[in-house]
This record gives sequence, C-alpha cells and structure tokens, in this order.
Amino acid sequence: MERTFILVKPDGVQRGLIGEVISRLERRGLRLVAARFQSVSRKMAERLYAVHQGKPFYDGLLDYITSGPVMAMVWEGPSAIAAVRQTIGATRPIEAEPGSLRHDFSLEVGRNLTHASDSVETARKEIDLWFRSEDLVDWSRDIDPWIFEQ
Ligand code: IDP
Ligand code: MG
Repeated sequence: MERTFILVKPDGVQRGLIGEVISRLERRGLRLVAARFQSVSRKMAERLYAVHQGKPFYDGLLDYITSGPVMAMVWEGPSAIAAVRQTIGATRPIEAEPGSLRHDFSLEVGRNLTHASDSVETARKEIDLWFRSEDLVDWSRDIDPWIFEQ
C-alpha cells in the first residue's frame, strides 16, 4: 500500500473546492490517512518547493501557496501516488485530461488548485514534513476487499 501527500491549495480553499477534491479521492477508492486545515508559513512553503528554487516562477509560487489556508492530507491505496497525480491532472490545466480536477476547475498553472507528491521519495519527505507519525491513522474499511485486490 502506497501513501501520498496532497494539498488543496489556497485557490481551491477560497473557491469552496475542498469537498470536491476529497469526494473525488474517496470515489476513486483511496483511503484517507490524515488531514489538517492550516495556514502555510514561508518556511514550510520553501521546504515544499525547494526543488523549484531559482526558477522564474519560484517567488510567485511561494506567494501563491502562502496566500491563504490550505487543506493538507495523506491518502493511501495501491499505486496511490500515480492514481492521485492522474486524478488531479497535469501541472498545466490546459494540458490536463478532461475529468481531472485541474481540467475541470482551472485554467492557469499558477492557480491549479492542488499539490500532490510525484514519487515515492517525495511522498515520504512531504508526509514527514507536514505530519507527525502519530497523526497518520492506520485503519481499514469493510469495503476494502472490493477495492483493493490484495
Ligand atoms: P506539480 O504541482 O504538478 O507537481 P511542479 O512542476 O512540481 O508541478 O510545480 C509546482 C507548482 O509550481 C505547480 O503546481 C504550479 O502551481 C507552479 N508552477 C509550475 N510551473 C509554473 C510556471 O511555469 N509558471 C507559474 N507557476 C508554475
Ligand atoms: Mg511537483
């Protein structure tokens, strides 16, 4: 079972799309592990986006992600990292598949609603950065065998 880190970014929160994001992840069959509604400090933003330091959009990205509260979450499931990336859609909304969140609810790369980990290593780092291990809930659902093969 894989775990991945997801944020509903400030634009998603302001637009009332927290429920829509959660609903799509639930509907997909993924299992919620942790969630926290919070504001994002400059330091947290710099850590989350360290790989983008020096890029032309970096300062704007930090302003964007710290501009209001976010919903930080961990979800799990088989191939959860790839599944969530697919559900949120490509980074640039005009390249995102129809039916993905970024396609259905956004137009601009600098207002693309959500963040999700892109690899096993970043998922581990991002989960560690945002949540304490005791905040991650180990649980199962009665319906799991109808969604998870193993
Ligand atoms: P991702 O969010 O799909 O993983 P990344 O390439 O990791 O995409 O970029 C992180 C975030 O930085 C994007 O979601 C987007 O908000 C922002 N971003 C990426 N490229 C650009 C750009 O060219 N202009 C403005 N913002 C960008
Ligand atoms: Mg990324």
